[in-house]
Amino acid sequence: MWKLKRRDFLKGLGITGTGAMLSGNVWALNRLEPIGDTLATEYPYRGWEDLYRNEWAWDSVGHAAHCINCMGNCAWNVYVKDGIVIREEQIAKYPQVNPKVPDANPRGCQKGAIHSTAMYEADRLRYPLKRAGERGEGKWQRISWDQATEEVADKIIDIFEKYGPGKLKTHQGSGNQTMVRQSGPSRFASLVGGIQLDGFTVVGDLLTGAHLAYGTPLESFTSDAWFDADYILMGMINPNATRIPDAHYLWEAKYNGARITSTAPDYNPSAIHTDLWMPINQGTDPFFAMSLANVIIEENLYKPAFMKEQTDLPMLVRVDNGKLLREADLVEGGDEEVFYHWDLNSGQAVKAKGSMGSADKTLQLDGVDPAIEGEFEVEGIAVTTVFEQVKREAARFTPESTFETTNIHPDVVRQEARHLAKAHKAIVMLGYITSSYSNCLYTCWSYALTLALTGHGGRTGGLDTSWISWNHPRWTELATFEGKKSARYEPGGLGEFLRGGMMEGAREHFDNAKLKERVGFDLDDLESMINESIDEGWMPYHGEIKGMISIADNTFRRNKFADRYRDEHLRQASELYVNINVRMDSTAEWADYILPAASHYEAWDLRTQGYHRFCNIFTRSVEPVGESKPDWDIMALLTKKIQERAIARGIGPIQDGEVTRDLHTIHDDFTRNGELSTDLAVARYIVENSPEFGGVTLEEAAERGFIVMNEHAGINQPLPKDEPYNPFVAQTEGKKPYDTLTGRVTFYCDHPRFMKLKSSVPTARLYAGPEASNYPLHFYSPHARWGIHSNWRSNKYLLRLQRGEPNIYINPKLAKQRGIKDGDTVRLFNSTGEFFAQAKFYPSIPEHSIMMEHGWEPHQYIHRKPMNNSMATFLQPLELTGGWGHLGFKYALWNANQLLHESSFDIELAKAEDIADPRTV
Ligand SMILES: Nc1nc2c(c(=O)[nH]1)N[C@H]1C(S)=C(S)[C@@H](COP(=O)(O)OP(=O)(O)OC[C@H]3O[C@@H](n4cnc5c(=O)[nH]c(N)nc54)[C@H](O)[C@@H]3O)O[C@H]1N2
Ligand SMILES: Nc1nc2c(c(=O)[nH]1)N[C@H]1C(S)=C(S)[C@@H](COP(=O)(O)OP(=O)(O)OC[C@H]3O[C@@H](n4cnc5c(=O)[nH]c(N)nc54)[C@H](O)[C@@H]3O)O[C@H]1N2
Ligand code: SF4
Ligand SMILES: [Mo]
Repeated sequence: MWKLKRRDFLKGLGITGTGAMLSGNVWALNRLEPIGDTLATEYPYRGWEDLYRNEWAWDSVGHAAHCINCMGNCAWNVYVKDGIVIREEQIAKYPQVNPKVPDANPRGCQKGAIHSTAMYEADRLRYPLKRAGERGEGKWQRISWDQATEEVADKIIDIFEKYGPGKLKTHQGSGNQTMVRQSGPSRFASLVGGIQLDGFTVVGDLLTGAHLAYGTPLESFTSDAWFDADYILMGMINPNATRIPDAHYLWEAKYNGARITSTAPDYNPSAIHTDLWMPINQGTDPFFAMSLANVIIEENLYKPAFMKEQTDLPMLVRVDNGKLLREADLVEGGDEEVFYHWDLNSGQAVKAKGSMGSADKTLQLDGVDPAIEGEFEVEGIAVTTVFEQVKREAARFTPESTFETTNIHPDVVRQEARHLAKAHKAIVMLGYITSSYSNCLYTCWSYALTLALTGHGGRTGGLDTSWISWNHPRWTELATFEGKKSARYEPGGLGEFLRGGMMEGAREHFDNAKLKERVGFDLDDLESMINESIDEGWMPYHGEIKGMISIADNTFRRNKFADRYRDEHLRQASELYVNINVRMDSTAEWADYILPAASHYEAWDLRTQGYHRFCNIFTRSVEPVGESKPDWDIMALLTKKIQERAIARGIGPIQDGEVTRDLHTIHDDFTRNGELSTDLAVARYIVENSPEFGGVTLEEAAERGFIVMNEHAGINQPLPKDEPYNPFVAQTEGKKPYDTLTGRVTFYCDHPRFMKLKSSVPTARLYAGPEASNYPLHFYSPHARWGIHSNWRSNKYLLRLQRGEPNIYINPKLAKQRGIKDGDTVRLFNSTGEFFAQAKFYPSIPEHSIMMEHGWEPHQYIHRKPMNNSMATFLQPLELTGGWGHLGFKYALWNANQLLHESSFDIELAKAEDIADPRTV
């Protein structure tokens, strides 16, 4: 066998001999003894070489995903040496579901790949801490778990004693996205009746218009189901940055000739790869969607068969009062939830099957041919169809009339409407940025209309709502205490708005009259509609609090009017504020007690949330750092102390409405009498008892790192074994009614508030923006490419990939007008506050807009003044309606979002004296 000798090797590189290159001590190599035969026995030991080898040696390998709100959910191998995680690597062994569809490997992102470094950074919490100075002063005393839990338990009991249950906010935020971690705090909240806000609306992530149309916003596509679509419109989403491990399916769809387009104000990292980027004006999306509907109707591109069977478009509406024709209108004591079609075959009105009041739970038309157009008379009542109303509304939105608003040329609108109509499978993707605009409902609803008109549903496409809720009965059971006791749930946007004093902030920022012109109501209207929603019992609100435990929730960073919100909460929670966290984030900083939690690689857990069929397993790859503990174990420990102290103090069962809150048994209840005391026991219980996991043991699952879920994972319909998941196939093929009032995809809502706000059919409204205030620049703050919200935002590897400090994106032309250069520090301001950031030039952003990625921690800003401090917000009152079929408070389905992008700013170069000492607060 030919072997390269050391000398030959060096010669090959041209550095043998005594030439200039080897002069002096440049080459340590020239002091090495040359080795003739590296495989021979006389090979001298050279210890330093082992350093490199040892980099690739480890003691054990565990598995994990990241329990963070990234929606990625990727299986990783975690390599451990000497009790420390040294690196991670994608498992990349997911089986291919179907030979015709690309597999899911490898999944991951650059954030996940650095977690092994971030978990040991200086902000990591290692011990229970008790505040030693004022709140927020940064002075801490390290205490034992025993002392911490005992003091906290006593304070919780005090609050119960003084004020009764219901004054403790026990909100768990988006940091806990996994089954074991999430169910601990949820179970605790259920047992104590704590206030828990809707996890979607609290951050502005609920696609309410999708619920209105389809009866759920949580039935969507697995990402592999994008692959066979031939038309994909990325409506308001940036998957290359915010769905990193799934985005490949979009681009792979191009192999099938898919047309992929994007609407976004800026040429974002996803738009750059599309066939067509449509630079839409911020907050105008429903105008674009309505003009698509206009063209589809004008050019007769619609598909009556789909409309008749799957939608409410043929339902009859009274001409006199605009209400749906109900059985109660025709028959004494008739049902309010039974509706009518005009049957063209028999020439008369017939009851439509499938509605909430109908005994026939099917969409099957059974010989009825419903008219979609026309005027008819039913027992003396003049009626028409929903489609007639929709047509009338859509007629207002010609492509010519929306051009100025949207910035999308009429020819482009016509062209895209035709593409959409002729596509075999068309998907409109709406990311969560949609739901954080006040016109979310209109955007989703009008896009749903374009899809329904063109017959896209089930296997032929539909609305991608960015989430599939899988069926996990064991998880639900643990989180809700077997359904026996309940937390006090609240609409997320509403709870934060009222308890955070945000109305005052809104009044400081918005011009009431201008706001009404833009969005259709002003702040006075909103205030009275909020009151009506609470008084009518449409939406629950539990009022001021006395104590607060926040878990995995960077609430003081995340909320709008951030400092005002924080001060209000700290004032109300004067008796107790506990934070359970993995690191000292901007919310933990203000706590009375901090309880340190185990991180992704340090606890047992399971995660399925995301866009695929895999349940990833978190094994406890290493012991938790310091004295930190898994979230489940922390809650178990806390209940143990509450039980002990309640018994010792003689605080007996407390009646809470229908429920008894028995603090004497709270720990036994929490742990099922000791069965479920640890994260490991809970993980095992869920894995081994969940039908969707098909009976694998925890050991088998942990060995592999993931479980492939079976058909039981689907809620609306089975998850097919060898096919991607398309939503609503049970409806399009199985003729199962939708979970809506009429049982059909809904385009008519005769709720009084919808009628009052002229929104009974899909239509368009603007967002607030500069025109509703005195500040000229549009502003949006999408999700960060190099972080997941505030997580990993200070990691050195990720900071090196960006500017390393908070920065805004500005069009160079606007910058020039304002005398700003790339890299300058600028001041953004409005009537509610100011913040400073570095300017980064971004030529594709409109001249009238500023963008800034969200998620920087306040302490990373100059003077600790974060962007969210001066972000003005309000609520969408339509999202607060109830008492109408499928509209009414429903967790993760229907309630009001926190709005994130309604604010506006002005910008100037920062004055040197203002930023001379950036650390002053
Ligand atoms: N890397 C990373 N990934 C994440 C997250 C993260 O923090 N970091 N967070 C996760 C979570 S919780 C969420 S909610 C999602 C959010 O992810 P997305 O739903 O993708 O939302 P954003 O990133 O907020 O905004 C997406 C894009 O919308 C465009 N846009 C802004 N305003 C408008 C408008 O008015 N109309 C139109 N048509 N487009 C507009 C902008 O180009 C922006 O880049 O991301 C998830 N994935
Ligand atoms: N301006 C603006 N504001 C926004 C948005 C926007 O686009 N613009 N987006 C909104 C959206 S969609 C979202 S989802 C929110 C997200 O915003 P946040 O609620 O701030 O989300 P995170 O930064 O993920 O905060 C979760 C916290 O949980 C902690 N944590 C992580 N893992 C664990 C664990 O295992 N156990 C425990 N106990 N704690 C843990 C972390 O330290 C982290 O600080 O922000 C919202 N706010
Ligand atoms: S952070 Fe999320 S998307 Fe990134 S690798 Fe981890 S689980 Fe996947
Ligand atoms: Mo989110």
